[in-house]
Amino acid sequence: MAIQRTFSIIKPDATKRNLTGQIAAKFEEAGLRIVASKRIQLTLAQAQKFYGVHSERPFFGELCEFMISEPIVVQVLEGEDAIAKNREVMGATNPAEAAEGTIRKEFALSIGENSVHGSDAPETAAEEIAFFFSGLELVG
Ligand code: DAT
Ligand code: MG
Repeated sequence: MAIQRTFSIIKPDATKRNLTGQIAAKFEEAGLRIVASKRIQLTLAQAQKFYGVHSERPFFGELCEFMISEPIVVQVLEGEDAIAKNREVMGATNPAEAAEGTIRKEFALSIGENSVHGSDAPETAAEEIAFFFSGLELVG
């Protein structure tokens, strides 16, 4: 597997509880390098666009309102097999199903307030990185 880049969000439930550093440490411990990072607050239109793939799901409104409720930290993670590795470190979407030692097992409050987002495939990783960062902001 080659070196990849993936896109990560530390979500409002985590920034609100001062968990940014602990979550970033989990990425670094897993061998993922944080090559870009910024703290931002999404507008509703940006949240709706970012999660557009879920627009027909019953939780879409709740998800977008949650994502704009507090600042978030958007990051690009780089490393060997970074997309799958990040999903592994994150744990299952529902924290009740997440494996021991994962971010969601340790920190998530619920299936909705689940502390982190991570890209699920190379195509979505590229799109999501481009949504938030210019090439100049990525420092490998
Ligand atoms: P993931 O974030 O693990 O990629 P996903 O892409 O299926 O999960 O869903 C995106 C986000 O939507 C997820 O992190 C939290 C929210 N979500 C998913 N399923 C939900 C549900 N059944 N109820 C409430 N929120 C949900
Ligand atoms: Mg997803």
